[in-house]
Amino acid sequence: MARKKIALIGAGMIGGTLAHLAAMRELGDIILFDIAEGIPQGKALDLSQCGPIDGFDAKLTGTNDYADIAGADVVIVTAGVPRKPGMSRDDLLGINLKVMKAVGAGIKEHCPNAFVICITNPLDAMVWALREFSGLPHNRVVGMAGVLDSARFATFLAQEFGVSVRDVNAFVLGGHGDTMVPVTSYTTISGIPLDDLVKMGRSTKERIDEIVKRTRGGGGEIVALLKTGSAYYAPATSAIAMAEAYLGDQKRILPCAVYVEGKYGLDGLYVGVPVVIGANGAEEIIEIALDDEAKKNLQVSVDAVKELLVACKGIDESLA
Ligand code: A3D
Repeated sequence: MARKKIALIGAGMIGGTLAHLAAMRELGDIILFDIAEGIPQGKALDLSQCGPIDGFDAKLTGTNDYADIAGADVVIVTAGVPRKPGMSRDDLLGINLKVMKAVGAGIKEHCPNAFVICITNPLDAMVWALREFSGLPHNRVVGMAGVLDSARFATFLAQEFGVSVRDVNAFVLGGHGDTMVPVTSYTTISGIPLDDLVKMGRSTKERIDEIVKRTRGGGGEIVALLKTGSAYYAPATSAIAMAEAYLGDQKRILPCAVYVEGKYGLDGLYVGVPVVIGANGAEEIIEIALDDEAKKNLQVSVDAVKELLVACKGIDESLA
C-alpha cells in the first residue's frame, strides 16, 4: 500500500512542529507548503535529517507550489498570522480570511478528497470560510480547538488534584475564544465526576472556577509569555491526534469545530462539539444534555461565532 500523504499548509511554528510529529509517528510522507520562499524547504531538509537518528522513513519536502499537494490524504492548515500580545483572535480575521481563500482554492484544485483540519484563527470562522472556499463536503473539513482547550483544562485539573493527566477526561465545548465552555458536569477523573470530587473536599468550587477561567484564557497566557507569537507544541499535538483518528478510522470522540445543523439547536455553523472522527471524517455529532448554565454559555459562544461570520461576509462578497 502506498504511503499516505500529509500536506501542511503553513510552515511556521505550528507547521514545523506538525511536520516533526507526523514524521516521528510515520503518518505518511509530508509536504510543507508556505508562501515564504525557503522556509518550507529549509524546515523539510532539517527535519528529514532527524530520520537517521529517530529511525523514520517519512519523506519530507518543502514547496511554494500548490501543485505539490496533489492527492494529499490529510491537509492541516496553519497558514496566516498568529496573535501578538494585546491582540484577540478576532483581530486576525481580515488578513487570515484572505489566506483561507487562497488555501481553499489550492485544496479544491489539487486534493478535493482530503480530510482537512484547520488551525488558523479565529478558528470557528476560518474553518467555516475554508470550507466555503474549498467546496469540500462539510464532514471532511474540521477545525482543531476543542482537543487543545480540553488538554489545557485537563493539565490544570491534574495539577490541582495531584493526579496523572492520563486519568483526567476534560470536556470543553463551544467556540475557540474567551467564550469557550469548559463543561464541568462532563469532566471526570478516572470516571469520578468533578463535582463529586469537590463534594469529597478534594478541591473547592472557587478553585474549579479559577481553573475554568485559566482554561478560557489559556492561549492568551502563552501569548503574553512568548511575546512574539502563540502556542504551537500543544496545538500541533492536538491536530495530529485528529489526523491519526481519521487515518486509523479510530472512531474517537473528540471535541472539534464541525458543521452543526440541527443538533444543539444550531442552524448551520462551525462550532466545537463532541464528534466521532473516523475514515469518513466527522462522522457523527454527539449531542449531550447540557445544564442551564452550560446551555447559556454555549449560546454566548455561538453568538460570538455568528458575529464573526457576519464580519467575514462583509469582507468577502462571495461568502454572503
Ligand atoms: P506562524 O509561525 O506565523 O506561521 C504561519 C505561517 O503561515 C508563516 O510561515 C507564513 O509565511 C504562512 N503564511 C502566511 N500566509 C500564507 C498563505 N497565503 N499561504 C501559505 N502560507 C502562508 O504562526 P503559527 O504557526 O504559530 O500559527 C498559525 C495559526 O494558528 C495562527 O492563525 C494562530 O493564531 C493559529 N493558532 C490556532 C490555535 C487553535 O487552537 C485554533 C492555537 C494556536 C495558534
